[in-house]
Amino acid sequence: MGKALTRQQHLDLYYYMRLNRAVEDTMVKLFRQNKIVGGLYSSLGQEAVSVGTAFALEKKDWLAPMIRNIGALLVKGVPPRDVFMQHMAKYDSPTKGKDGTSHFGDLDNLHIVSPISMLGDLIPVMTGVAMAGRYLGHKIVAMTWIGDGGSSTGVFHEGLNFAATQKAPFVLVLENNLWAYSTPVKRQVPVENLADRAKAYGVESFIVDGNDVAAVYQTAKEAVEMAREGEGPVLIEAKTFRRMGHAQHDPAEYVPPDMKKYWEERDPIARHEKFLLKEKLLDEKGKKEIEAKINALLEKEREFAENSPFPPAELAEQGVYCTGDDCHKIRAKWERPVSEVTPPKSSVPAVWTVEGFGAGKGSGGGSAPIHFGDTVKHERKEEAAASPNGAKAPAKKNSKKPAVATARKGKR
Ligand SMILES: Cc1ncc(C[n+]2csc(CCOP(=O)(O)OP(=O)(O)O)c2C)c(N)n1
Ligand SMILES: [Mg+2]
Repeated sequence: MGKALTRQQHLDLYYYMRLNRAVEDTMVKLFRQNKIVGGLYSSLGQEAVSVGTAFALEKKDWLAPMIRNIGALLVKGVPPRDVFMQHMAKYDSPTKGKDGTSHFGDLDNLHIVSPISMLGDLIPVMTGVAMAGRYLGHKIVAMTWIGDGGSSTGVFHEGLNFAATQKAPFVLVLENNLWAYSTPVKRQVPVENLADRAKAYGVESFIVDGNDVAAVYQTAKEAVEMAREGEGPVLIEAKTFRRMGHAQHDPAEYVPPDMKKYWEERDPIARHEKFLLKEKLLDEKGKKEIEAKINALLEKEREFAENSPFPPAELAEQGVYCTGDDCHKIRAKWERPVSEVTPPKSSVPAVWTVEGFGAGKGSGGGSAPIHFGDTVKHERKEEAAASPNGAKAPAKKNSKKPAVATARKGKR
């Protein structure tokens, strides 16, 4: 377990979890008033995962949220009005009403990549972000989340393996909330701990109680520091529970009532509040002040969102397909001279060569064989002719063995 948290950190975690819940409660009301366009997903009971993990990131770091990570967006600095307007498809929303839910990003200021899919595609994308940061000389960490269901997709495995081989400064938070839509985790994965999946790729992994916000933060902080120091990616399995259905349309009658009750009793906000009161880090007066602050903020943010217009019809066809620079400019912010990070200066000599197999020339200088099977015979003939005493030059071995990352055992 990492360093103890300061009082302010404990209070900030509490504030963001409560803000996360209040933002979603407000949206449930808006949904029932038919003001939300599209689906509405809930992270009720999972707030400690979004808040605790994102809280471990620095301002310069990057994240990409999933549908249940509004808490992470709030911690990163997204104003609640943007979340409301995005769900209401308003003109002042980050996508100007073109997309819904959490499908928006902010590449310039907050370093948020817009989610593409719930089911794993963000893993290779955020690995790429982490690698790009390294090439550019930034010491950043990239983070994204994946569900228990999403961890069974091909791209999860391809992406994690890619991150591992590239030693990308990347943290993947696996939110095991025990359900993927109506499928219980036990019916789709034959292992107890999903963190074990990391071992297949030589990736460090941690398991944490996803309903204990301080533990989630400490674990995430350690993972982020390890990734930043160049130790490669880290996977954190946060054990938690999806207390609502998959989305508002799903009453989740397939969830056993006992299971629901068990997890309701372990509500992350009530649990952290109890701890704060017991440790005298918060009193009833302080609690009321936080409530009042959140209520006042959300009243203002909701009103702004409700008063924002829908996009004018003429704009419907604009900004749908990228038309290049007149649509948007994405330019790398080079921190090192461009020549230093592009070939030929950045080129690395190949260390893995196949003798006699190349661009028209064998490694001994002769013509390359057409088939691998030809190599020995062909090379021998060439070398015998080339060598004055007829001695065979020693065969070159692969000079570099593949690096075997040592998988450390999960610490928690
Ligand atoms: C290719 C594809 N198939 C199905 C879906 C619908 N879908 C979205 S999320 C999801 C379940 C995800 O479960 P899990 O990964 O455990 O995340 P959770 O919802 O529990 O947070 C499904 C079936 C989708 N978005 N894309
Ligand atoms: Mg799930």
